[in-house]
Amino acid sequence: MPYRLLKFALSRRHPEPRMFRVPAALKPAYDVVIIGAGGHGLAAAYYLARDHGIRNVAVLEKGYLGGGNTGRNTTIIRSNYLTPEGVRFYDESLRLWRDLATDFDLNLFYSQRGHFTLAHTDAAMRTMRWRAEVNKHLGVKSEAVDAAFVKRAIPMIDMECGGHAPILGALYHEPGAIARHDAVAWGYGRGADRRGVEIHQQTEVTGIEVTGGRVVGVRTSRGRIATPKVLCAVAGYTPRILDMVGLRSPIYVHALQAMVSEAIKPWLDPIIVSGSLHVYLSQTARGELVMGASLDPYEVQNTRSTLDFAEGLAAHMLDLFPFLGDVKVVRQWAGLADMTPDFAPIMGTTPLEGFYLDSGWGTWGFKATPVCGKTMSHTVATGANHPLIRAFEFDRFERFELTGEKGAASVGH
Ligand code: FAD
Ligand code: PYC
Repeated sequence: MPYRLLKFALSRRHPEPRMFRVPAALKPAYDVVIIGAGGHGLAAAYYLARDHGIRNVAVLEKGYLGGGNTGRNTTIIRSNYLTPEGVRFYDESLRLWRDLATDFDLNLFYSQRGHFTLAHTDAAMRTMRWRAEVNKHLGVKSEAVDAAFVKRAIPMIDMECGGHAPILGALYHEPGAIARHDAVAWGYGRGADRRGVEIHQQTEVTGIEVTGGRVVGVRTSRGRIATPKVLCAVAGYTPRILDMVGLRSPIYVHALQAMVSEAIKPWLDPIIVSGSLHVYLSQTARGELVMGASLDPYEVQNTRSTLDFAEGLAAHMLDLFPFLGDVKVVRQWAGLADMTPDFAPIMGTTPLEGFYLDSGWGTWGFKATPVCGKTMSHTVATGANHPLIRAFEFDRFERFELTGEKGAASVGH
């Protein structure tokens, strides 16, 4: 270790600045309680304080900040969705992403790479054209491209995919990007903390108190808190919180796994997704390959890793890039994805007064972190759903008005 670093670490005069305070005790009451210190909960807290002047807010986290899906995802950011409502929503998120590092004064390693969704069949090519047209209509840069375009951008790819899934073309989305996920949580956490929000880690919400059809408080592993407003932003734990207030949703939970390779020389600039081969892939600034696949095929509330997943993903990676045969996988992990029937989120007010949901983020919510913070803070502050989230309302399933985004999920799930 360089001497200078050691000196810095041991010096009392130059202590490493903490990202946020560790408040000693819970207050008896807050204006808003947010359950979950993932990107979404912290972003909502940040914008509540910054844009709406609501600072008497507690973010309660049963584990550690960013330790849920925010710190487990493959960091793909894009707005090439299928429905106009989805495209508008995610495109607003991309707009916010671009300014975030400046807002936070923190390097988020936001890196625009371009995003390819490969098509291996005529049917997939048709969906790519469909998405490209919807995107372009709404001013989002996407185009259906042919096989030669793909090969030029990714020279190392085997266009035949071992002979069993030749690549016919792709949807190319220029704004596609990646970012450092932990830094996003830290940036929102620090920004919220500096504006007076309290972040309480190791604090589990165990119950929600309701009187006369409205929220009046929460019970936690560290005592009771009075509050008129609760925002639930707990991803794969959403059904457990909904049970506490007697609400039913169509959310079902599956594990989603991912893995990362050792660092190798930079060779891959764009982000690549293959729905047919169930693979998505990008290379970080450090040279690691970050890879993922489909959901585990059974409902489970457990973040174990499986050999089955690693073998299946490695086999499909080698179909695309046979030269990676000697590259080592160094880590594998899983998160719990809160899936919805239409692959769109469930956001906004609920039939219970004072209880707000930011959920149904399944396998697609990292990219939406900034826009969720913006729209949910507006919704909690005003009590009315932000116009950008109308297509994601809780009661859309009762109305049979789904917002079908399955065709824009990264891979088939
Ligand atoms: P989380 O980050 O999961 O935060 C919720 C927090 O709530 C957790 O920290 C949890 O501990 C806490 N909590 C739960 N219950 C309680 C309780 N009772 N009391 C207190 N705290 C509680 N999305 C993309 O856009 N692009 C991708 O490339 C992508 N890849 C993914 C890859 C994987 C492997 C996974 C698992 C997900 C991926 N996603 C991706 C989805 C994305 O990660 C999530 O949708 C998003 O991070 C959700 O953020 P969040 O803040 O809502 O939830
Ligand atoms: O939504 O782009 C996405 C994504 C990629 C991997 C998981 N989700």
